[in-house]
Amino acid sequence: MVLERTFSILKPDATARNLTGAINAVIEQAGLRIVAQKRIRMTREQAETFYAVHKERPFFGELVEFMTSGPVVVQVLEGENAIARYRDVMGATNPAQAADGTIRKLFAKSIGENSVHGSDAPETAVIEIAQFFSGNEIVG
Ligand code: RTP
Ligand code: MG
Repeated sequence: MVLERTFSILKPDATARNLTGAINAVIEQAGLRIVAQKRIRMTREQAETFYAVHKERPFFGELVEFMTSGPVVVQVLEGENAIARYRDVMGATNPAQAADGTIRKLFAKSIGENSVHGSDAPETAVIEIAQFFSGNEIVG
């Protein structure tokens, strides 16, 4: 079995509604292990760097405002096919299109305030994990 790691964020709409435990339960039930986790308040600079790929999109300003509007929980998740598996568990970006049982169907408020982030590819997972965690903070 090849273990893979992905980067996850429980977004400000999730921390505001005290949903971090409920979301972690869905993550763990899906067979993913939380091997690193911390609660932080993202700076504007961190959010702009993290979402730099979207900087030309019309929602970029709103996205940075939202991600810095309250605490987030950043995580590293480990498991077989962790990147694709977590994307499945998260559900579609827009909760109105998310499948039953997914985190976004269960908890998200809107396409912007959609409760969770997960890396979309192995290359982005490595970059995103390194932005928020040093090696000795990850215990597999
Ligand atoms: P994420 O990166 O957060 O895991 O979400 P994703 O891949 O499903 O979606 P992506 O296209 O990468 O968009 C990043 C985040 O930007 C916000 N967004 N708002 N208002 C809008 O139309 C809109 N579209 C995207 C969401 O918070 C989305 O998760
Ligand atoms: Mg994305």
